[in-house]
Amino acid sequence: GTLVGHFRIGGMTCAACVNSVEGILRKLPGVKRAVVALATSLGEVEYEPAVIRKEEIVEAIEDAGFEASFVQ
Ligand code: 9UX
Repeated sequence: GTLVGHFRIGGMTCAACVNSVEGILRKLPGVKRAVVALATSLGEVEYEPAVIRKEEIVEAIEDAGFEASFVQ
């Protein structure tokens, strides 16, 4: 089954940043759904834990030039 993880994403300053981060997340293997909100700097990601770990999701966001951490 899937899990839902919440991530704090720093460095997003415009709506295109949000689209960029959502696009990165949605292309990751094991990610089923990703929604990012600019106002709260939060992202919600539904993922398959057998395929991808939340640490790898953080790394993918950081590789795109943003800051990321997971929220408990
Ligand atoms: Mo907007 Mo974000 O002009 O990386 S796309 S600041």
